[in-house]
Amino acid sequence: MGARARSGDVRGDLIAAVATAQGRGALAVVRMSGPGAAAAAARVLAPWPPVPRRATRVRVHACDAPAEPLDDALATHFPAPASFTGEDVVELSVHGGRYVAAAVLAALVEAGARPALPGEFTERAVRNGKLDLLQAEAVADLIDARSRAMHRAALRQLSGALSHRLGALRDALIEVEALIAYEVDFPEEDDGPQPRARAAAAAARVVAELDALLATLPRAELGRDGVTVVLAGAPNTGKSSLFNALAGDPRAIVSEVPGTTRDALEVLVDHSPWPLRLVDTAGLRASDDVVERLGIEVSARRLAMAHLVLVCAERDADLQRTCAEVAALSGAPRIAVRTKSDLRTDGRGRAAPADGEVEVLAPHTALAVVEVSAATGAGLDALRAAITDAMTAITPDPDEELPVVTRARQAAALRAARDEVVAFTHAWEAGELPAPVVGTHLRAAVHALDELLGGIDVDDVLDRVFRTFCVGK
Ligand SMILES: Nc1nc2c(ncn2[C@@H]2O[C@H](COP(=O)(O)OP(=O)(O)O)[C@@H](O)[C@H]2O)c(=O)[nH]1
Ligand SMILES: [Mg+2]
Repeated sequence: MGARARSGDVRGDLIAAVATAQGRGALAVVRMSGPGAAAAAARVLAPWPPVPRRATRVRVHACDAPAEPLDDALATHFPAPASFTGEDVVELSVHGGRYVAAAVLAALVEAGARPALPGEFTERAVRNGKLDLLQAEAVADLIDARSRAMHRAALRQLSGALSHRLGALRDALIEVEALIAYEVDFPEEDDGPQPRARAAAAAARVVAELDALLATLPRAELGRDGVTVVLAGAPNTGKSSLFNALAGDPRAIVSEVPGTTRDALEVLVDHSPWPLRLVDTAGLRASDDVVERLGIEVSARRLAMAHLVLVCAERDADLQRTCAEVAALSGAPRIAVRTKSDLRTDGRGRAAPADGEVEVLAPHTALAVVEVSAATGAGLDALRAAITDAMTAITPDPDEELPVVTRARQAAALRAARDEVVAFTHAWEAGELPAPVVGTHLRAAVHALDELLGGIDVDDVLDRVFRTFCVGK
């Protein structure tokens, strides 16, 4: 065990932490959990005790020194086991900022608590059966959520959607185990389909379910990292202006001098169904990149990672040429964007209509021709809608009912379970090994699912998961 071991000897002692982010803010939350929380609180809070589960105004003072006030706060006592951790919990809303929360925490430590390790509150919730491990990970994902997609996936996982699905798979595996035990005990019985065939069919269904869940992993990645949308086009075609308009704030330098954007800029913008990672690319030196020699301001490396390319040009002829150049370098779907529409008028002050020529030129991948003006904002909504349409081509029809696998740990465990069930099926169908031997694969698959849910005593798993949490969570 390492220095950060969370072994049984520290489990269940009294811990405390500031649960809110450091820095200046109106309020901070300080929480304490474990046996003796109420007694420790009595040494630093007055009046005490409050009515359980009711926020009560208290004075916080230095340990056993009522004359040394630290703050005027709200305290809530959650007696065990009806609390987040399942232990006795005291939660304090104190004033924010650098000093107050730290002073209150120091007083709690003096009163008998020890500073909590990262994720230790949630770990206790798992150990006490308040959450399973997948729900605990969802808590971390909720905290880290930067997009609607991630937020939604985390909430679903927190509600237990993935856990229920895996619980059902676990039950199915145990049923297969029962079927092969039946086959061992009553080899002569024959009512309905043979248990042998039924076991194989049930195992195949489990494999199909596991495959379906594993196939959701890219959706979690898109939710976290966004769909990479690269702006490509000749210098001065308005890419940086469009980037700013889509990003909603002026990050890229917009300049009338061609080639001002010296480096690639990225920004994550929330969008439905996935957030967008917009990439505005630099005008690289000609020697650096083959694309530059073609006159397109985008690096081949950027194009290679694009899920979607916005091909920008002011005139149709340039749009066609640029579309063809991008197509030669990237298989990603493209949206042709005719920029600076406010400069083009039909003579009566109205924007010239799109003529659709480009769609004819590259009908297989140019999804649309959109006319925009970064200056006036015209066409931006149509462009956003075209991006949404293009996404359905990028990501295979997301089955909204299926919970999303969000982490490498989850995917690894599901793959391990899948491999074991497949190994079982092969051995079972070959029929050369005794059933109890073949059955060990099923046991191993069940174990992989148990490890995923944290339903068995798996200290090392808990350790790995909670190491990445924030203190106070
Ligand atoms: N009138 C008008 N000018 C624009 C528009 N978008 C960009 N520009 C101008 O075109 C020039 C080049 O724009 P920029 O975004 O830097 O192009 P980039 O080199 O492709 O990134 C700047 O002078 C912008 O102000 C637009 O929608 N309308
Ligand atoms: Mg630029």
